[in-house]
Amino acid sequence: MSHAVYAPVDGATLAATLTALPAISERLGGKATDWRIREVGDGNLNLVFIVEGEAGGIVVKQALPYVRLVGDSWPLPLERSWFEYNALTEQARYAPRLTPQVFHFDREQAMIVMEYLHPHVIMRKGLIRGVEYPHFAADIAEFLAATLFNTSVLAGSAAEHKARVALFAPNIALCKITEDLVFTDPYREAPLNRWNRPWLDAQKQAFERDAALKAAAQARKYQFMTSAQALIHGDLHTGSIMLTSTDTRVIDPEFAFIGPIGFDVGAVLGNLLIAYFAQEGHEAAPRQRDSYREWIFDQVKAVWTGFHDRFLALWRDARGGDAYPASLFTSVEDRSAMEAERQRFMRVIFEDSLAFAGAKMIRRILGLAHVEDLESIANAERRAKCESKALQLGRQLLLEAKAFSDIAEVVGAARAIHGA
Ligand code: SR1
Ligand code: MG
Repeated sequence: MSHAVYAPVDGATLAATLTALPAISERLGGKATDWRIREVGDGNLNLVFIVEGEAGGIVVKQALPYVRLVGDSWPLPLERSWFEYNALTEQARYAPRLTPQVFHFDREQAMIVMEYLHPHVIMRKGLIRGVEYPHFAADIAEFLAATLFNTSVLAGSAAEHKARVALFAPNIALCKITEDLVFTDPYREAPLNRWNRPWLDAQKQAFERDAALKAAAQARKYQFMTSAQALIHGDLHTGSIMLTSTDTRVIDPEFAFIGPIGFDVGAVLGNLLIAYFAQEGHEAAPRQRDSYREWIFDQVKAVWTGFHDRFLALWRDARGGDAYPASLFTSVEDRSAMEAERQRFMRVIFEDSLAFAGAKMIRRILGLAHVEDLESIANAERRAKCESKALQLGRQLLLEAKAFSDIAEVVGAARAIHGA
């Protein structure tokens, strides 16, 4: 591990840094002067380099001391890299197949050296192009269930859980980004807000005046700030998923902390639903992407049902965490009560997931950080049609999560808004 003062790397200094790491140099192979290094970070926060040598490639992710999207007027702690490293480590314990391998971590340099995922693409880009990924839903459902169940007190002890809470609790600045950008700013006048003007002006103003919606958003913000259910990824949108037709990986858990399970599940669902509404802006002719829209709906249903079934299966099979100790449930009557309790618990997670999905949809249209699904629709009026529909569903999910009896009704609501 380096003890040098932090400095952001560039192509030249990165080669020198990696040369000092024998295992990494060996993995790359050949002479350092022949390594091909390119900066590919297109996210909102960090530097990301792909380094390729004659033997193989690696990815180097280095945190910047500010928000890349905004600039150095918005400082951000380098320590987020430490939380990302710990989250990757924990997630790899429970979902190794779905997590990128970490080769090296340097806390001082806020730098993670990890597996080069190739030929994987960022899922959001595939969704824009209309690509189907046959393993995505089962894989992401497995990731969600395995990481969220196993980092909760349903699987482990209270002592382990409190240690996890303590480890991730200092990730305050990243949580604050979510508290402001997801749950607060879209519903008020905030200097960094952006929306598709003038097309969405009326909807933005209506959201600012919508008392019930603001209360619902704040109830979910309160839950985000206080519910310590499991180690959540914290930013599980489709830009945090890299995949091929046969392999899926979840990247970038720098927003990780111990939070509400539904926040991660909702992030996946909400971003799929954004992709659904964006299709209208990408199709060459009306209805051209009908079958792709149906594929996205299938993913929405399969992600929820796959997560639900896997989470429940893990719970039923578990030797038991400190919550719901198995020793209390020994008779037939006990076991039936326990099963009813599991069903009740999953129903609450379902409602949480829908409400968080709605909040995540709204923030990507009325807040600071937008998404390529919509931003890449060149015609602003056409884009606004897609955005407006996504906002309608987002509002419905956030306000009326409890009214949906199952995931098929969510798909039905999206279909009705799309067709209206
Ligand atoms: C200022 S950071 C904006 C957004 O980028 C990240 O991906 C998170 O979603 C965050 O809210
Ligand atoms: Mg990210």
